[in-house]
Amino acid sequence: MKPDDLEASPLTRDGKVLILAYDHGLEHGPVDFDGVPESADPARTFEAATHPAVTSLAVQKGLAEAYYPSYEDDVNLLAKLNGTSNLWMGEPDSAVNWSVDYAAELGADAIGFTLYGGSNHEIEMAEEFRDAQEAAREHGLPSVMWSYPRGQGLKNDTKPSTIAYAARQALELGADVAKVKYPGSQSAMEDAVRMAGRTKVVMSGGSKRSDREFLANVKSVIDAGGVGLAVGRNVWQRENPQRILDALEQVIFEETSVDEALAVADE
Ligand code: FBP
Repeated sequence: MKPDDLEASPLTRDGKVLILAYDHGLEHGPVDFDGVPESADPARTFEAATHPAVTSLAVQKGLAEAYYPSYEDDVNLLAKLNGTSNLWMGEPDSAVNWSVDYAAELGADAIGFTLYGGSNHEIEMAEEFRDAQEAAREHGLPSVMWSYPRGQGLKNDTKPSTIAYAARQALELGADVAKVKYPGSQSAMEDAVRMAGRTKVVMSGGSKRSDREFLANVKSVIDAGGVGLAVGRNVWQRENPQRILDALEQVIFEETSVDEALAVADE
């Protein structure tokens, strides 16, 4: 894939992106499934990913191997290549768990890769991203960077200047999409989008909050020039993932207000 081809890839719909993320069983552990025990069943989230608003489902290798063959006609696969458990107590780092070649063999439509800028492991992680990004280009797959500055030197990983830097790192290193935390305001998100240049910016969903608060954050990302969202807990930690996806479809793709989106979701 050439950098200009993102709009033609299955990762986008009308230039917008809604990545459903479900790698939390690895990153956070089973505790994330406590509130809605059915959410521990990967098939439930693969089903949710068949919603037309979802442009891809981000999972680790094991879930792709075990579940994706049953969904490959209805779901676009985003292969989250690296990831580490919450049992790891060292400086932020992430193991590369599958290769781009193997992800492509399993049918991946895009790759995802975490970079912890500012970690003592940033150098190796950036070099691993180089290999993945170049292999993804060869396969014609877009790269999404989970650009998450964190580590010993960073006290606040969501302050505006840090998120703008995270977005810029993604551009500089050749990611097609930068997934960043919400920096607290629309104007700070506008700065991040500006720093990302031709790399598209999506917001990382974050912990579960009320429908209205969550959708208002998403709306401010769209209004700031972001292209969408990569979200996990705010979808599958809800009793009814379909309803919030209906509302997200309105805010992201139809660019409606939060009230309009909620009204459509409740029809
Ligand atoms: P959420 O929408 O649930 O925040 O998911 C996005 C995501 O990036 C996941 O892919 C990942 O498992 C998780 O957040 C990591 O969050 P953190 O590293 O901040 O705990």
